[in-house]
Amino acid sequence: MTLALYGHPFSSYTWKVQIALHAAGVEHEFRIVDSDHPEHLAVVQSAGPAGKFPVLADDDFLLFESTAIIEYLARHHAPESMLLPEDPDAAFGLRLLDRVFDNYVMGPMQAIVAEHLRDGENPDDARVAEARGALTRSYAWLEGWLSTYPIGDQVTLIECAAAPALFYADWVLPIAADFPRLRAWRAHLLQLPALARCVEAARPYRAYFPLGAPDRD
Ligand SMILES: N[C@@H](CCC(=O)N[C@@H](CS)C(=O)NCC(=O)O)C(=O)O
Repeated sequence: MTLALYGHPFSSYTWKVQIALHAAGVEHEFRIVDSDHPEHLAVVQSAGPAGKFPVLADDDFLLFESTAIIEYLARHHAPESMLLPEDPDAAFGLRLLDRVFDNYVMGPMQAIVAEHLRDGENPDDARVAEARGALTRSYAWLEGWLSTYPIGDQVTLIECAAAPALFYADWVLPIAADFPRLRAWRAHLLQLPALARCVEAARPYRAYFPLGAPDRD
């Protein structure tokens, strides 16, 4: 049996799945998607309608969408892990937060990055302002949510989604001092071994960050 993950070490959604794999100790092969490996790109493009990564290959079975991959890992490769409780009622809150991070943190963060990739000299100010506004609303909502969330070393679907989203969101719009719980949680997530591995593996690619990577983290 071969379990393989196709992705890129600098990609936020690749991290989301890698955090789950690392935290649950699931053995797998990493297959980088880059111009040196057209055969990996071909697999990714064949897997889903958008040709995006990550993609998980479990022998011949291909699965795309980071959340679906983590659900599959929790069920088939890491049933003893904390990734996602089996009980649907217990899992509901985790799935909700996963959607919050993908839609309302990763989404606007990626919109700002995309605008700078489109034209780094002249990003569309209105689009960037709209995305920054959306991120600020998400930061405020998360600050309130964190007053009831037990921060700890657990790695669940929530941490898998939150860690890469907050890591890169803070690079495009630093989390202001008005949100101390969110800042502290991001710092805590950065120390988790599963995330630290992703951060180190991505370090050589920082020069490619379209807005310029900050000199920290
Ligand atoms: N909803 C997808 C999003 C995946 C995604 O946006 N992947 C980016 C990398 S972080 C990608 O494949 N970008 C390359 C492309 O769009 O061609 C998921 O959860 O896996």
